Amino acid sequence: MPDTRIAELRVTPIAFYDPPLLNNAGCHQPFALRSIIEVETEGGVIGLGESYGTRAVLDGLAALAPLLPGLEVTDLNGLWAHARQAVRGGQEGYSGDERLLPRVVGAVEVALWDALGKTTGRRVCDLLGGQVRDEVPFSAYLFYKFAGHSGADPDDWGEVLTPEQLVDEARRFKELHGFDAIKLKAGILPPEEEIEGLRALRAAFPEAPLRIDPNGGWTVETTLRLLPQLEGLIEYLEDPTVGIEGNARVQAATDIPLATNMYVVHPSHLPANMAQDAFRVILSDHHYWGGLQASRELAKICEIWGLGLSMHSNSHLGISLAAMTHLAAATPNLTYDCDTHSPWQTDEVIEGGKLAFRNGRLRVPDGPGLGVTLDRTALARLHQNYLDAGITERDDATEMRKHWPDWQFGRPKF
Ligand code: GKR
Ligand code: MG
Repeated sequence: MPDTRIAELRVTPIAFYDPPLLNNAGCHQPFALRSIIEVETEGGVIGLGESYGTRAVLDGLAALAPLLPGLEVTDLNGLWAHARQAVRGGQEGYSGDERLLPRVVGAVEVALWDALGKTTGRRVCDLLGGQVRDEVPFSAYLFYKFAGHSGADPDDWGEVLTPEQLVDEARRFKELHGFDAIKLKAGILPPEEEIEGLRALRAAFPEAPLRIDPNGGWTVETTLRLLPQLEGLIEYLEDPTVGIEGNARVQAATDIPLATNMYVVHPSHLPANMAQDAFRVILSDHHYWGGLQASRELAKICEIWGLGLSMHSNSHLGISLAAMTHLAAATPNLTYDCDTHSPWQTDEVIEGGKLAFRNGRLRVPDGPGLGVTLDRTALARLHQNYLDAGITERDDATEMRKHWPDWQFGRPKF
């Protein structure tokens, strides 16, 4: 078998077009940032990964790169040790940002699985324990949005700020991709208006499982007041308010399961969550949980403790989507359809263009590893975007004030 020791880690920051989608933190900027990771082995195989494009992650990856040559692609313990060394000087106790280490590991780990798969002729879902479902179901991820970015022409989707516009957006999602479940990103308009939007969706799509995600934008009191309107309407309530304690007060008052991608995002958050019965569904994300193996371990914890499990997403391209699909295909206890921002993205970095949903589902891409290859022309173009855009962090608040100058951030806000 070809040599599977790492020869080189290459990281390319990219920026791709993102529509003016709204959330509790503001409005998406015209470009979303990402990093494309390539791990080349001594045997000449290239494994791919995709992760955040923030300064902190790029700096962490730059510090890790010189430590990796010689490491076996199967040595994930070695990867964690080197990443710990790169990010926080090897200390066990955490001095820096809790979230950085698993992000740096997660970015590279996917590329190691891909390299191993491409070397051995195995798919990543097989290496992760075996495929348990032929197709992975995804949800329609609805956003309120402006018609276009500040100073730019309206995009194809147009403005979405009313229940009628929301139903049109959902209809288009269903027609284009066939999703069953519908998620509404909330925490932007007064909650009663957002729930009116949910009711309009229910009327238009009587069978669709619905979810709403205010990203911690509602107070405990507001959420408690709204619960009677949400009961029987949604399959889960995602991060309605701030923190484990606040959400535990909400969970104690309702049978609607609470879900999170905000407050249980690290193993150290699990004991408090279990003790307080705050969230009954974990929205996992291999990008911040430490990669695919760590996400499989999280799935096992969810199974043991009787928690529901699904998948969170940020604006992303096809390498991430392929990795999410392999992971979900190899996770027996995936209890809800996964989130993805993919339908909002018009750029792509994999050869052959975007992976296509059929009936709201994705099949695991054919071929060894992740089953995707890098479109180098697209990579060069998106890297040039990154250099030209001149942004290194996401800043939804500043973008929002270009549209609504008096807008103020609040979490909770309503
Ligand atoms: O893309 O605006 C967005 C979302 O709000 C994203 O930032 C969240 O991380 O999708 C995510 C969520 O479910 O909270
Ligand atoms: Mg969320």
